[in-house]
Amino acid sequence: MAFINEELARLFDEMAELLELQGADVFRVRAYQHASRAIGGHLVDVAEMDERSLTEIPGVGKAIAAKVREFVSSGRMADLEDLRSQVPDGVREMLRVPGLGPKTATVLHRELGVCSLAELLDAIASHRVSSLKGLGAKTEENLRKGIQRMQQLDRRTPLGVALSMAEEVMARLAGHPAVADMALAGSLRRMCETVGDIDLLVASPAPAEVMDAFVNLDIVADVLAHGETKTSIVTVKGLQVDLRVVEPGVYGAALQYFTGSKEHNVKVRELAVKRGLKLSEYGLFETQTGRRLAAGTEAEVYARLGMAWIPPALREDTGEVEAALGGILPEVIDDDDMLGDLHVHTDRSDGIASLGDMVAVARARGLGYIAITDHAENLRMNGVSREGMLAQRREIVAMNSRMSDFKVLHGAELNIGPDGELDYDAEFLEGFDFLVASVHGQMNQSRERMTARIIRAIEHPAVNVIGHPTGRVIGRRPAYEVDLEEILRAAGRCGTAMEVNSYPDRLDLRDDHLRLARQFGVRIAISTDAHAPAHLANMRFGVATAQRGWVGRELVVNAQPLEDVKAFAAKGRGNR
Ligand code: DGT
Ligand code: CA
Ligand code: CA
Ligand code: ZN
Repeated sequence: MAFINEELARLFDEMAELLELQGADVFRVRAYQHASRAIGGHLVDVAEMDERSLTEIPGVGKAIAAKVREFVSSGRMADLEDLRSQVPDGVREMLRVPGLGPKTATVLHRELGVCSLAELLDAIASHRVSSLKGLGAKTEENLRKGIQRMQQLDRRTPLGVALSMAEEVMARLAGHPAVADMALAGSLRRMCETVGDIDLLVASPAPAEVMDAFVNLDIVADVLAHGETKTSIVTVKGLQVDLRVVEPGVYGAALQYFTGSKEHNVKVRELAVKRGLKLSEYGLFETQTGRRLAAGTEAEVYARLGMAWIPPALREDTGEVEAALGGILPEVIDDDDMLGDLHVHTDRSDGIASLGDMVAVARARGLGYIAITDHAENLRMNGVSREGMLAQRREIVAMNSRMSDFKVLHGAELNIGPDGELDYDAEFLEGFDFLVASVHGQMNQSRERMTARIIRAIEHPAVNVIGHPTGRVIGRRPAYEVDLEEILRAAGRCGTAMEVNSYPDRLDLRDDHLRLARQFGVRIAISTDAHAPAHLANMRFGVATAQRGWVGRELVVNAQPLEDVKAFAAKGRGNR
């Protein structure tokens, strides 16, 4: 996704937030939220577009287009700067607390005069927050926890943000004549949910030239260290990037070393020592003779230690070394295995693109099928009526008759109500090819009630997948209270799949949940939940999460050919 598009998406989100804090008209707020999604999800770099073509993006009107042009040409947005000056910084900072929205922030500011995080913590400690109307002790406790979580997360960067920055850096270095080879390392290569910093490895016969090019990149705000083997910079986004340059002959050993995790490396190195060998970033050596046994590729290093190459996502010392030694390392799912996407929205609900556009992009990405799953009618904001769904079904039937290499399943994303009730009725549900069901509200229920609620949806004969099963949004909202083991047991029993939602701030189910799901034989759907064409590219985050959860291709519904997906979807339904 184009870099500037993401930047603009964030600015328009901020604009919406600030307007909301000021109590602005809800339609104005919505317009900016919509613009944020429209531009963030647009595939073409908006810096290359003129005002007229900008307004052709759905959700972008004249005013928004003008702001885009203003930002592209000057790096500024006057209206946003105005708004920023009207709302105290501390009040805006409070919005970053998970679970604290503009309404609450405004109340805290107005009623208690709270203007900063520090003052908010004071107000919580003296129980002034719980004394406010509509807030109460539970909210107060949640805010306290939220601040704590935020302070922990503050030091780490979400995977999606870090990866797109890393790819920017790599794209700028890729053409350099002194760069022979280049790869991500560290937690980013292992696709951890959040990363402390970005680690890059380059193989080069001329390290100094690479380092000079690196510190002079336009994204560099600060140089922390500048050497021939290691250089560290801080980007304009405040993210640290460590670059290591090694000679081409030891690239594999260095990559193995700098990929980590530290715990994995310790395990592998101990193993080497037991065999009279020594492993470092320069290679695998015979301790006695100092003879180098392997260094060029990672696979050689692992092979000389009696192991198959271990995918980076598994290198966390959670049993992967033992499994590799025993020859029972699972073959985990890979990007190339993904044949379809089973959770996709269009502009019939809250997506920004038409059915035709979503299908065209999915097809261009090499998929063979997708399920269109717009929100069903119970979702008040943007659910689709029965008539709307039937009209969409006719469009899909017509579309399918024109394509031989690609199929569209007609699905829906049902809303799991407070007691597990679903949209429409049983007969209407039978008419869909594929159904996702997800929780979208009333997330503060007791653990028992939430568990029973989701299990009821799992048991429904028409439901095929539970979408974003724990509801967490990384850095913003914790998972709801739920007995996941019970849920996974039920899913295994009923043949209902669990989703890995591929949005980088969801990754839900997450890696350790997936390890558990595997034990219960639960089927997995790795889906993008795309609301825009660009989101279809998020699949890789879901795949990486599944790798981290040791999920193999055989468990993944949308790694199977369409016929198998149809058979899976038929589940307990009567008439197919
Ligand atoms: P992060 O940045 O906190 O998300 O996590 P990592 O894993 O990227 O850690 P980082 O950036 O400190 O170091 C990158 C890799 O370099 C790490 O995964 C393994 C390797 N490494 C760094 N320091 C050590 C060390 O003291 N011992 C060993 N064995 N490996 C190290
Ligand atoms: Ca790192
Ligand atoms: Ca590092
Ligand atoms: Zn969805």
